[in-house]
Amino acid sequence: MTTATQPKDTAPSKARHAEIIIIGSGFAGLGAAIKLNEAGHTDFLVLERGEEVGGTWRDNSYPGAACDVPSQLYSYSFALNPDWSRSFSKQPEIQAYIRNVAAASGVLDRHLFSTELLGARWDAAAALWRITTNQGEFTASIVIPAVGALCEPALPDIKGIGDFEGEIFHSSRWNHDVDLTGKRVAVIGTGASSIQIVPAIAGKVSHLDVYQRTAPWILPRADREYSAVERFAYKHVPGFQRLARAGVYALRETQVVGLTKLPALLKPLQLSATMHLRKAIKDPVLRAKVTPNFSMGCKRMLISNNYYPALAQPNVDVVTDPISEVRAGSIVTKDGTVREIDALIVATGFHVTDSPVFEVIRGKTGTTLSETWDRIGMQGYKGTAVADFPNMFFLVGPNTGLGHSSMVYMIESQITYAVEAVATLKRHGLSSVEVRGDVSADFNRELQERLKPTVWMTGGCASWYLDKHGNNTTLWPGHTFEFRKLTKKFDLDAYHATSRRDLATSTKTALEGSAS
Ligand code: N01
Repeated sequence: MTTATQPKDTAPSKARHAEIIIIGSGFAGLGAAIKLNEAGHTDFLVLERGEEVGGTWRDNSYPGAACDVPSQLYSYSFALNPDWSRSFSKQPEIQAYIRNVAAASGVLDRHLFSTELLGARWDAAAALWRITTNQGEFTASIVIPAVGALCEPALPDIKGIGDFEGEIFHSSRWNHDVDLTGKRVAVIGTGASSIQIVPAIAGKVSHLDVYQRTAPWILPRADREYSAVERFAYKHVPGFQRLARAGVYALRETQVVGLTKLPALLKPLQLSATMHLRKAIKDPVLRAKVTPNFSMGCKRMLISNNYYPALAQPNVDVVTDPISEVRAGSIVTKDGTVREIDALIVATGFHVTDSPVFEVIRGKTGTTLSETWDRIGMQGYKGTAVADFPNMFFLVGPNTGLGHSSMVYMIESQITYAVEAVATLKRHGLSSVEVRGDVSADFNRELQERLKPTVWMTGGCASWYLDKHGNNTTLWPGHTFEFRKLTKKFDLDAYHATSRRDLATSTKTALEGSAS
């Protein structure tokens, strides 16, 4: 019975239903929609909080934004792009690619844009996900969160930062209305985003302070424009682009042994990065400041040809004294130095292991994903299914990230698994599947064992790969083809399954019990 005090999200009459609801339309969500559609599972909706597809590639439009995975590999295997203009694509080209794929896919009619997830909870009695958004209520038999790992900006907890009176924005929320020309600018952070922003703005600002907490390892970027002949070949020579893609893929996989088993194998890469640094920066003081103090690979290996030259410009300072305070028009460091600024760019990364999205998804016991993961550590079965969260297939889930290759490859593997799961539910007349706790625990125990000798755990750094307990809950500790093999088929025996008939019987019994 509906009562006046019942929360809004339990009012089924108002909810719009789809068999499957995908949350997010970046590479993962869009890819899932396309593959579900192809497999004939056409009753789905994609809820996207932004105004268009693209996810992180829509949001990260900062100057200089580009991919550090080669273009040939950084695309869907089912939608190769022969028109890439260069070996490492820039953000506008990647975003245009995603837009084009979406437009040609025939799934945009089931996208609801500007629709932000506020809550999702599993209703066991109805075997449904009840989903609340800023645009109203939805229900779905299956939910596929595809919100991405790098979507929620992490803002630094620095005294006074809220009182800064100049322009301030996060790297992934770039304010294009602000003209930085001639301004005194500070960038906090020296990760993958910062090392692209700094060279892109150093030449136009009057002064740039780069606040570095940890110096990253930076390799040369083998980036170049494709010649007309190459582009012709990619477009017209059968198999040529697949071959190039396979070559890039294979080369990238050679890094896996060094990253996961024998970090000593990464020494040549570290040497190359050291030479790169020495060549670009002659000043011994600056060189010392930007020399990393951990083993290469421990944090994401960065690539850039113009970051070090930008740091060496006379109008750029690298500040390594910790920030003590931000004031209305300046930043103060622990040594008492006050540096005046007009604009502050916060390139401090993302909430990866503590995403706010985890706080609004509730499983069968009413517990949120974040509460569950606080207790047992962020984990999933094959990075996709979570015990207590039936009929939920998480894309870019726990331990699916990579330190060496294209996330699109991992995403496609997970999509295959999720589509197979949907097919299995239908084939067997199941109302729900939920991964068994023991299976998931075993899977994760083995995963954590495999992670122990990796450079991410032994390399002497702190990184966003690790959660607050020091566990690596983000990266896949092996070859990507291993993950592909694991996700090729949906393994029903790893799951508790409830048939539609069982659900009907238990509902009937419950109703009879409450009536008597
Ligand atoms: O974020 P990050 P990002 N005070 O977390 C510093 C992908 N990506 O946005 O190293 C001062 O890497 C922090 O310092 P430290 C890619 O997977 C890809 O740059 O923690 N500093 C670090 O320097 C990447 O890994 C591409 O000591 C603070 C920086 O901020 C991921 O996105 C491009 C601080 C954060 O670096 C994230 O990259 C861009 C504080 N309170 C991004 N808090 C390409 O494909 C944090 N920092 C090229």
